[in-house]
Formats: sequence, structure tokens, C-alpha cells
Amino acid sequence: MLEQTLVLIKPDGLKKSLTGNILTRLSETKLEIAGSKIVRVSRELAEKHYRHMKDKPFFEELIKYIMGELHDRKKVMALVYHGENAISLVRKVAGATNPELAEPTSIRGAYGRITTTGVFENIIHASSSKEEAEREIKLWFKPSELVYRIYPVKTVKKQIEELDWA
Ligand code: 3AN
Repeated sequence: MLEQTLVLIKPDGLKKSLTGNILTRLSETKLEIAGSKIVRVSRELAEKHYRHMKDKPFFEELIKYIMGELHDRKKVMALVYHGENAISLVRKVAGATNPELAEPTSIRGAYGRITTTGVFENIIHASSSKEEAEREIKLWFKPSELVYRIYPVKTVKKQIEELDWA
């Protein structure tokens, strides 16, 4: 099934200079990258992304983690991968949520850790289902930031102020 999935290289991945290694591991899937960017994560974006975790005791730590407040590295790399069975292929290379239980050769198994305060620092996020992938991709990317028309689009007229080169 032709799918797309959102991948986030979390602040610990960037801080540990693992971007290259992670992209190399992801390239084993032979999927195509449909878009990528570096994002400074606002609290609003973080809370929307993790809305399904809202009732978890570690929710606040999770929000701080993705915002980069635990690593003094306030950015993540966001990517959309596209291709046959993209969701399960990326989840397999990423490994289990708990880095201690993840396959040792998976990204999370190789590079993740659990902190003494119990945070799963698991290096990357990968969408868990087709529905979540669509919700997450639409949350993190605008249609113009992707090279494929993955989902239906519409034209809207907006009057917005934006930065330009001086
Ligand atoms: P996944 O990211 O593998 O889809 P989710 O959606 O269940 O896993 O969890 C979202 C994030 O919440 C995880 N990536 C991890 O950082 C954190 N998390 C999940 N379960 C725990 C837990 N039991 N203790 C601490 N952090 C957790």
C-alpha cells in the first residue's frame, strides 16, 4: 500500500550528532523523502502532536523533551517519507517505543536511553498508523513544503506578513 509517514529526529538525536546515521538507517527502507525541514517546536505544536498522551503522567516531560528543553537544543528535524508500506517499514527501522526493549540494531535500540527520571529518550518519532500519519503530516507541513500532492489541497487567499531577505 502506498503510504506516507512523519519522522521526527528529536532534540537528543540532533545534540548527539546522529542525523547522518539516522538518515542512513532510514535509507535502508528505500522510501523517498517527500519533504524535510528543521523546526523550532512551540508548546502548541508539541501539545497538538502528543494530544493522545495528554493523560499520561509523563506528558509534561514529553512536551519539554520534544521542545528541546531537556537537551538545550531547541529544534527537531521533520521529514515525510513516501512509498510502499512506509509506516511499518519506518517503524521497524525505528524500533520499539521503549529503547531498552527495542531491537538492539534498530535506531532506538542503538541510540536511545531511559533517563534516571524515567523519560524515554528514543531519538526519533515515526507515525503509528495511516490516520495518525495524515494528522501529523498536516500538522507539521504545509502542502507547498512537500514535493508530492499527498493529500487533496485547496487554494486559499491569505493576507499575511512574512519575513523576506532585507
Ligand atoms: P511511539 O512514539 O513509539 O509511537 P507512543 O505514541 O506510545 O509511542 O508514545 C509517544 C512518546 O511518549 C514516545 N515516543 C516516548 O517518548 C514517550 N513514552 C511512551 N511511553 C512512555 C513511558 N511508559 N514512559 C516514558 N515515556 C513514554
